[in-house]
Amino acid sequence: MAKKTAAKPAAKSAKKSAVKPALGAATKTARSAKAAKPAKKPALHLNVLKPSVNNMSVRVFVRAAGLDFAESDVWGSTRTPEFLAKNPAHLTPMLEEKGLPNGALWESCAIMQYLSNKHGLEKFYPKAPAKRAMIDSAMFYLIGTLYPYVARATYPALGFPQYAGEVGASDAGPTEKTEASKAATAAIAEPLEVFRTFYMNGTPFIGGSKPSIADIRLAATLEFLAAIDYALPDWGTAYMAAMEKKLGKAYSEPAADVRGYIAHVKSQQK
Ligand SMILES: N[C@@H](CCC(=O)N[C@@H](CS)C(=O)NCC(=O)O)C(=O)O
Repeated sequence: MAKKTAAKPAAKSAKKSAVKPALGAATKTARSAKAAKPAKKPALHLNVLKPSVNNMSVRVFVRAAGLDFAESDVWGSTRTPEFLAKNPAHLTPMLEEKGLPNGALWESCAIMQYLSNKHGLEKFYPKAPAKRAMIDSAMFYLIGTLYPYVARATYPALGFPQYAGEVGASDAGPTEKTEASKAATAAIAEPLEVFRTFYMNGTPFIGGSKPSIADIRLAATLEFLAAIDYALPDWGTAYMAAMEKKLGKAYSEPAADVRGYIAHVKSQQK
């Protein structure tokens, strides 16, 4: 999601909607896949926006990894002086943890890398340099190439603000804006195919036989395509189903927030 406060009207209307429980308002939840002692405060604190797939990535990851964490919904408060004091980029997901040099960490992929390193989660982020390089490459390629296309294609439908300097954020008319989002939609097919042919290379996941942090990042990203009824190729549909099957509730619970938001915006368009 882009960085403008204009996202807030969408949040407000969403709060009034059927997805209210999913979006919530500045709520805190402590969670652990293991039987955590309820009295103990989790060391790991995530600040999230629930309709966001950038956030969904980390939300899926902490659940799949069985980490003990607390989650705060910061919808509408990323530009407050308190939040900006911790995170001048006002971006979520944001991890707060003792021991981080500046107390806070943002960028979904960096958070998953850090937590994998810290907790020795090699099954999600292999240690062997060549294997790890492929996961890193897939995530950089996603953030640098695929995601900007997905954002330009879906943000208009999602009601999210677009990035400065792009047609969608400009004074261009509706025809030009529609053309721009159509061009972005058409551009998605190529990087998608690169994920299949190069990064998966005949295996079910980028991580080989098991989902890696790059797979979590990719599957979450593709969730947004439902906003524009993008027809995924058959392998893509099978891949998404395989991810959800492998990760179970760890995937479907945060995915439900994104899907609920998409269902809400679609219902408003009718
Ligand atoms: N590349 C970043 C993107 C983060 C991002 O754009 N976060 C948006 C939500 S999708 C956000 O927190 N926006 C709130 C704001 O800018 O105030 C990541 O993967 O974490």
